[in-house]
Amino acid sequence: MGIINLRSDTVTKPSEEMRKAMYSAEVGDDVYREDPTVNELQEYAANLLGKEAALFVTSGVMGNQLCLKVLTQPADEVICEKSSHIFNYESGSPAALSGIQLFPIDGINGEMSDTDVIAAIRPTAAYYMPRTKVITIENTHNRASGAIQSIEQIEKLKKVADDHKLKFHLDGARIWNASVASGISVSKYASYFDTVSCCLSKGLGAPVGSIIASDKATIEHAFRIRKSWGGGMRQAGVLAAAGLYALKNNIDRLSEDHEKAKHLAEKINSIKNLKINLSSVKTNILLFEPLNISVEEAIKKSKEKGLLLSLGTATSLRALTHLDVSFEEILLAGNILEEIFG
Ligand code: TLP
Repeated sequence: MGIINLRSDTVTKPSEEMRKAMYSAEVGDDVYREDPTVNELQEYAANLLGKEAALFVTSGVMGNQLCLKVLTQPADEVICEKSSHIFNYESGSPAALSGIQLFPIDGINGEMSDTDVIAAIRPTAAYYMPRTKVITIENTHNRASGAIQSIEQIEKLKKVADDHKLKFHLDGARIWNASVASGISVSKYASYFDTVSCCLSKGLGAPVGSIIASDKATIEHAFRIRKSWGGGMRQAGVLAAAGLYALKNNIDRLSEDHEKAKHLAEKINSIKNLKINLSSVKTNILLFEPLNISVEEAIKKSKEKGLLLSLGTATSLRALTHLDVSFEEILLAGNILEEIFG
């Protein structure tokens, strides 16, 4: 058996069937909106998410940043959770691309309380303060071990957004995982938000791409901005075909990834020098702490034995299950961890 790569669910490679769909995709020039496969993907995704329109974009970061751009004006402020991807892993692009700033607030398991969000909203009369324009949440939440945000909390935050005339954005990079694990449809989740960004290239196994969805006018605006950011693609149907294949075939199977994650979490829980909060593992992301060595050393030692892990937080390791890692490899990964930390 070769390397077991649990660094991320982004590491999957297109399957043979997916490659066949890519090979036979009908294509055209998408800058003229003449790529039939891109158009089909966008319609299919908009329907699935229950939104008027969708746009195929290069990445999750581009999806989030386009949404923030179309919802704000320079000098506006966006409320987000402190450990969110938008705040930590998007290269400071809210400032660079939209001239806006983020107001990060503490969450519990990635979930912000409505009272904390209300407290962060700037009074409109205070002309010397930034204008609060958007509330954004992440579901599932990457740095909260793939936590699923509850509908009750989403509803509370939606009410806060409405009461204060704010926009509501969802970083739904892994909304498919949230939906499969909770049984709540992606369209139900999406219904609370003005804009939604979701990835095709994570657990769904496509090599490239994300989708943003919203009303027609907002997507039209995003189409224009995407071009100005150099994101206008030409015969992108070969990529869209992979995305369509992923949406049609790879959503339900995410439950297998969740099973694999649960199994690995239980194994980790039984290993002496590893610490994991078992109840936090609800989808495909595991965060766990090495107790006897540093995270850097732990990543190095695991790599030497053929197991690739990534950094979760400053003190934790991260492992993700996905469609390119078999149950057998998960058992083996558990054994490797036992050898190192047992
Ligand atoms: N996450 C990546 C890394 O950037 C950390 C990963 O390996 O998990 N939103 C969320 C919640 C994400 O986890 C990611 C990627 C993105 C947005 C950005 O997606 P891409 O990488 O396609 O730009």
